[in-house]
Amino acid sequence: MTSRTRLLLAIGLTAFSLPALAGDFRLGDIAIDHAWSRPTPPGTPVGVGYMTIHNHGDQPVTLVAGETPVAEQVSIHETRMHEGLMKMQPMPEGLTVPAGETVVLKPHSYHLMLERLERPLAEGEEVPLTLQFEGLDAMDITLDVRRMDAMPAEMDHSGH
Ligand SMILES: [Cu+2]
Repeated sequence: MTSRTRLLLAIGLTAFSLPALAGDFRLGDIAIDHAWSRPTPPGTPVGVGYMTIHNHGDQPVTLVAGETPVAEQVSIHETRMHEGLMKMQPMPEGLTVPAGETVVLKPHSYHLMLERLERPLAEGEEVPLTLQFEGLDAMDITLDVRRMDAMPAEMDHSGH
Protein backbone atom coordinates (compact mmCIF):
# COMPACT_ATOMS: atom_id res chain seq x y z
CA MET A 1 0.00 0.00 0.00
CA THR A 2 1.46 3.36 -0.99
CA SER A 3 1.32 6.22 1.45
CA ARG A 4 -1.04 7.99 -0.92
CA THR A 5 -3.46 5.06 -0.84
CA ARG A 6 -3.18 4.95 2.93
CA LEU A 7 -3.93 8.64 3.14
CA LEU A 8 -6.98 8.34 0.89
CA LEU A 9 -8.17 5.38 2.93
CA ALA A 10 -7.80 7.36 6.14
CA ILE A 11 -9.75 10.27 4.67
CA GLY A 12 -12.46 7.89 3.49
CA LEU A 13 -12.80 6.24 6.89
CA THR A 14 -12.96 9.60 8.60
CA ALA A 15 -15.74 10.72 6.28
CA PHE A 16 -17.78 7.61 7.00
CA SER A 17 -17.30 7.77 10.75
CA LEU A 18 -18.49 11.37 11.13
CA PRO A 19 -21.72 11.61 13.09
CA ALA A 20 -24.84 12.68 11.23
CA LEU A 21 -24.94 16.44 10.87
CA ALA A 22 -27.72 18.46 12.38
CA GLY A 23 -30.35 19.13 9.79
CA ASP A 24 -30.17 15.66 8.27
CA PHE A 25 -33.37 13.72 7.79
CA ARG A 26 -34.16 10.04 7.60
CA LEU A 27 -37.09 7.89 6.60
CA GLY A 28 -36.32 4.18 6.56
CA ASP A 29 -33.57 3.70 3.99
CA ILE A 30 -33.78 7.27 2.74
CA ALA A 31 -31.45 9.93 4.10
CA ILE A 32 -31.56 13.58 3.06
CA ASP A 33 -28.95 16.20 3.74
CA HIS A 34 -27.87 19.59 2.38
CA ALA A 35 -31.52 20.62 2.08
CA TRP A 36 -31.52 24.27 1.16
CA SER A 37 -33.27 27.04 -0.68
CA ARG A 38 -32.51 30.55 -1.77
CA PRO A 39 -33.79 33.89 -0.51
CA THR A 40 -36.30 35.42 -2.89
CA PRO A 41 -36.73 39.12 -3.62
CA PRO A 42 -40.24 40.45 -2.86
CA GLY A 43 -42.66 39.67 -5.68
CA THR A 44 -40.77 36.64 -6.95
CA PRO A 45 -43.39 34.02 -7.76
CA VAL A 46 -41.23 30.94 -7.27
CA GLY A 47 -38.63 29.56 -4.92
CA VAL A 48 -36.39 26.54 -5.25
CA GLY A 49 -35.63 23.44 -3.22
CA TYR A 50 -32.29 21.64 -3.36
CA MET A 51 -31.05 18.60 -1.41
CA THR A 52 -29.04 15.43 -1.52
CA ILE A 53 -31.09 12.22 -1.37
CA HIS A 54 -29.36 8.97 -0.42
CA ASN A 55 -31.14 5.67 -0.92
CA HIS A 56 -29.48 3.10 1.34
CA GLY A 57 -32.04 0.42 0.49
CA ASP A 58 -32.06 -2.35 -2.09
CA GLN A 59 -35.14 -1.02 -3.90
CA PRO A 60 -35.43 2.19 -5.94
CA VAL A 61 -37.42 5.02 -4.33
CA THR A 62 -39.31 7.72 -6.22
CA LEU A 63 -40.02 11.22 -5.00
CA VAL A 64 -43.47 12.00 -6.39
CA ALA A 65 -44.71 15.09 -4.56
CA GLY A 66 -44.00 17.79 -2.02
CA GLU A 67 -45.91 20.28 0.05
CA THR A 68 -44.95 23.43 1.92
CA PRO A 69 -46.89 26.09 3.79
CA VAL A 70 -44.97 28.84 1.97
CA ALA A 71 -46.15 28.00 -1.54
CA GLU A 72 -49.32 26.83 -3.23
CA GLN A 73 -47.63 24.05 -5.11
CA VAL A 74 -44.38 22.09 -5.17
CA SER A 75 -43.23 20.50 -8.39
CA ILE A 76 -40.27 18.38 -9.37
CA HIS A 77 -38.20 19.69 -12.27
CA GLU A 78 -35.05 18.94 -14.13
CA THR A 79 -32.88 21.39 -16.04
CA ARG A 80 -31.07 20.15 -19.12
CA MET A 81 -28.96 21.59 -21.85
CA HIS A 82 -31.01 21.66 -25.03
CA GLU A 83 -29.43 23.06 -28.18
CA GLY A 84 -27.09 25.18 -26.11
CA LEU A 85 -29.81 26.55 -23.84
CA MET A 86 -30.70 25.58 -20.29
CA LYS A 87 -34.27 24.37 -20.30
CA MET A 88 -36.26 23.03 -17.45
CA GLN A 89 -39.12 20.64 -17.54
CA PRO A 90 -41.44 19.02 -15.01
CA MET A 91 -40.93 15.37 -14.12
CA PRO A 92 -44.48 13.99 -14.01
CA GLU A 93 -43.24 10.50 -13.16
CA GLY A 94 -41.26 11.86 -10.23
CA LEU A 95 -37.57 11.57 -9.46
CA THR A 96 -36.21 8.07 -8.88
CA VAL A 97 -33.19 7.34 -6.73
CA PRO A 98 -31.89 3.87 -7.66
CA ALA A 99 -31.09 1.34 -4.94
CA GLY A 100 -27.87 2.21 -3.14
CA GLU A 101 -27.44 5.51 -4.99
CA THR A 102 -27.49 9.22 -4.34
CA VAL A 103 -29.22 11.92 -6.36
CA VAL A 104 -28.41 15.58 -5.88
CA LEU A 105 -30.96 18.31 -6.45
CA LYS A 106 -28.94 21.42 -7.26
CA PRO A 107 -28.85 24.48 -9.50
CA HIS A 108 -28.99 23.61 -13.22
CA SER A 109 -30.03 20.04 -12.47
CA TYR A 110 -32.88 18.38 -10.63
CA HIS A 111 -34.71 20.76 -8.32
CA LEU A 112 -38.00 21.43 -6.61
CA MET A 113 -40.00 24.48 -7.56
CA LEU A 114 -42.00 26.16 -4.82
CA GLU A 115 -44.66 27.74 -7.00
CA ARG A 116 -46.83 30.72 -6.18
CA LEU A 117 -44.99 31.71 -3.02
CA GLU A 118 -47.18 33.09 -0.25
CA ARG A 119 -44.34 35.35 0.87
CA PRO A 120 -40.65 35.97 0.16
CA LEU A 121 -38.13 33.49 1.57
CA ALA A 122 -35.64 35.19 3.86
CA GLU A 123 -32.01 34.31 4.29
CA GLY A 124 -31.49 32.32 7.50
CA GLU A 125 -34.99 30.92 7.83
CA GLU A 126 -35.95 27.26 7.72
CA VAL A 127 -38.74 26.37 5.34
CA PRO A 128 -40.79 23.30 6.29
CA LEU A 129 -41.27 20.87 3.43
CA THR A 130 -43.10 17.56 3.36
CA LEU A 131 -41.86 15.09 0.79
CA GLN A 132 -43.81 12.16 -0.52
CA PHE A 133 -41.97 9.13 -1.81
CA GLU A 134 -44.15 6.63 -3.66
CA GLY A 135 -45.62 4.03 -1.32
CA LEU A 136 -43.92 5.46 1.79
CA ASP A 137 -44.95 7.63 4.70
CA ALA A 138 -44.67 11.38 4.30
CA MET A 139 -41.23 12.75 5.19
CA ASP A 140 -40.88 16.12 6.90
CA ILE A 141 -37.71 18.08 6.25
CA THR A 142 -36.67 21.73 6.33
CA LEU A 143 -34.82 23.79 3.75
CA ASP A 144 -32.17 26.18 5.06
CA VAL A 145 -32.52 29.42 3.16
CA ARG A 146 -29.12 30.73 2.20
CA ARG A 147 -27.26 32.45 -0.57
CA MET A 148 -24.82 30.70 -2.77
CA ASP A 149 -22.59 33.46 -3.99
CA ALA A 150 -20.32 31.07 -5.83
CA MET A 151 -23.17 30.17 -8.15
CA PRO A 152 -23.93 32.26 -11.21
CA ALA A 153 -27.28 34.02 -11.25
CA GLU A 154 -30.09 31.59 -11.81
CA MET A 155 -30.89 31.54 -15.50
CA ASP A 156 -33.12 28.51 -15.55
CA HIS A 157 -36.26 29.98 -13.99
CA SER A 158 -36.74 32.89 -16.33
CA GLY A 159 -39.62 31.03 -17.95
CA HIS A 160 -41.77 31.16 -14.84
CU1 LIG B 1 -37.84 24.63 -12.22
